[in-house]
Amino acid sequence: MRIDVLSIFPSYFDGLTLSLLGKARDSGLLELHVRDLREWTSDRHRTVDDTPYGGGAGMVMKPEPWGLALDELATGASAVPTIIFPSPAGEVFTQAKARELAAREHLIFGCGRYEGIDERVFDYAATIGEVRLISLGDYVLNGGEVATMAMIEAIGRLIPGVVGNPESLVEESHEDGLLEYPSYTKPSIWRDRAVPEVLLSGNHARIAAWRREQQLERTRTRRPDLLDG
Ligand code: 6GU
Repeated sequence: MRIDVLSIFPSYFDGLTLSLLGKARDSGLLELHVRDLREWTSDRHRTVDDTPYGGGAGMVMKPEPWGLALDELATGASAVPTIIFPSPAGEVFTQAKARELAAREHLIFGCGRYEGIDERVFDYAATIGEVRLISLGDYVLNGGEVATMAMIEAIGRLIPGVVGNPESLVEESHEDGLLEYPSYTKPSIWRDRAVPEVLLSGNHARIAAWRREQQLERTRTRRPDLLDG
């Protein structure tokens, strides 16, 4: 998979080279390119924003650098890219969407800052690839960078071969629409707290049934919305 990121704060993404995703890059499973949007400016101040038509608070990202950047990233690309603009006004990101996006060949993340990006950029981007506006949830971040990192981590670990043991993906929270069951390790008693007896029983059917009950109970109490669908 190829992932391009456009941002005016490219150093945000230095952390993605650590651990799991760093290994995915080293092994060639993931090709990640982070580019500074200001590369596609030509004025002395490398301006990426301007005042909004119609007035109002804050600044809007100018369309020209976005257009030039998208043109460059799309030329010579082997697949039609999926162009993701992180936005609190977008569809909500879920594990199912992470899975869907992990199957794409080429993702481009466009990280907006300020009050947003000139609306015509989304329309133009749709002539280059499939455009998706995606939100992490119902709260406001200062820009798309942190949201992009979260999405790249969620998507990247689903690329076949990136997570060493694929079984560890199957039993996680959200993969089956339920929260994960609780986990314990040695010692069997720690600070007066015992590991549930069933887990020491060696009875695999009982253990599986207990874990399922725990998943259902946790989901009922913590995330009843997941059971409504
Ligand atoms: Cl994707 N972007 C911003 N700026 N804020 C957010 C978000 C995204 N998701 C939740 N809040």
